[in-house]
Amino acid sequence: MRKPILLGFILLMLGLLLNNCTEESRKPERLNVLFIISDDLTYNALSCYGSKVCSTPNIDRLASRGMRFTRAYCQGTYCGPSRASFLSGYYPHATRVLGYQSPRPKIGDRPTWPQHFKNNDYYTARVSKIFHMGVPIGIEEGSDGADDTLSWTERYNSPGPEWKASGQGETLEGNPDGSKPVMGGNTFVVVEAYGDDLAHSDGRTAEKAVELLRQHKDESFWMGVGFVRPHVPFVAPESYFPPFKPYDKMVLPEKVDGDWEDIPKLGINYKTSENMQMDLRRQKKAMGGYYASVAYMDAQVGKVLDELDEAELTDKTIIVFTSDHGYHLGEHDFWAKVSLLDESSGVPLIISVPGKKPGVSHSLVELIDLYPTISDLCRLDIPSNIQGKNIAGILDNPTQEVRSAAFSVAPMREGFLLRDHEFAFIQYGEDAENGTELYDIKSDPKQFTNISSYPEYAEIVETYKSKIQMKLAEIRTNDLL
Ligand SMILES: [Ca+2]
Repeated sequence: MRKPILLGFILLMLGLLLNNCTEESRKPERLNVLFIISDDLTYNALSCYGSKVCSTPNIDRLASRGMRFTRAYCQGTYCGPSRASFLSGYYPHATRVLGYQSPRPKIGDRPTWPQHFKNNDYYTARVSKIFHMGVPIGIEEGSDGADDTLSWTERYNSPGPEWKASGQGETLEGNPDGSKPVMGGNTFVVVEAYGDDLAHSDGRTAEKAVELLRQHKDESFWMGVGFVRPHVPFVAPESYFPPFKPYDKMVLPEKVDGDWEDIPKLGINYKTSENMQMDLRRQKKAMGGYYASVAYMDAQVGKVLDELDEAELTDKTIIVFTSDHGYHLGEHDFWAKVSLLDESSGVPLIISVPGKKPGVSHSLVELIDLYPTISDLCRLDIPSNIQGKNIAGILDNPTQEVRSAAFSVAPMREGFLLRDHEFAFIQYGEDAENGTELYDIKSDPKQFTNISSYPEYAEIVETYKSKIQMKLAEIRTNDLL
């Protein structure tokens, strides 16, 4: 008699367990979204992307459990158009937001990426710069910048002293005789600052993000955490500088003689070692100051990831880490953004999804793909009007390809980039009337030799020109007009 009773008991327990599982599966928990974006960050400054000089253990930690994309491209090579694009779901030439405006007047009541989540009962918040904000002045003032109020349940700014932070500062740009004081604006300034992480905007951003995660951990959330470093000024607590000092030990990128002679005038970046009047000492210090700013930003990323673990949210949260565009650190004697070469148009991109295996994808992807992809991963509808592609399949199969080329623009110089696995093609002017660049990525990955005028590539150049025409026509065929 004892065996049947025991068997009955086991079956009863199993039944209860199964019933519980069915209850659970009927109400699948919705995944949260933590979107972390750094400003003006080149993937070359991250150790998970191969930097041997700048160590970024926290971003590396995320990369080790997520999908790291090596060929991700922004859609506009400076803050305004890039952010307006991936947040609205439209290319810059669809909304015609080519400067530093909010996309809202152009998209009417169509939901932005975070707003789509808000409309689906997510708590949506931004801390600091998600849509465009002027750095440093907008951060000094603590203003909202070109923000979009409809996207957020709540929003917070993180004012900071920026270049006014007390410490050892130096203006590197346009200051050959060293007479200029430390100054504001979009200029190369390094400040080895006194005080701790919380003395600056990004430290305060991490602190606020941690507080919001604690408060909202029981709700579904889409939280945007925007760090402003390593955007100029290169300001960080002095404790982040020692690995990069003395600055003289910084190694500048390889240069070739006559590098600019085969490119159109518009291919020469707006900031160069020459026009910034930066000698080798200043160039090396700019690089060291940039890396210290990256190390500081990485530490703030770590605080947010730690809180996610602490609050037991890591298993329920999709984490995205990226930048609005890349940055030159002396390649071709170019500095900063705007250029359409890989260092400036490429971005770091890591997507970590609970339950999915870590990996590395070399597929060509675009920041505009985030809106549809993250919507799909959270089982939300993908709005039919938006222009990116759903790349969720790559998270299960890193060898999958969703697009044959990535597209990016530098609107102020009417530059257009089409980048595939074989070539990078750049043209200036919608009819390429102001010049072209073509690089064979396999034999010339550092993009030193413009082969667009070589007769044997004439046909390939014509093909890319017509592909850009077609891409622009496709982008302009939308529901906004
Ligand atoms: Ca930026």
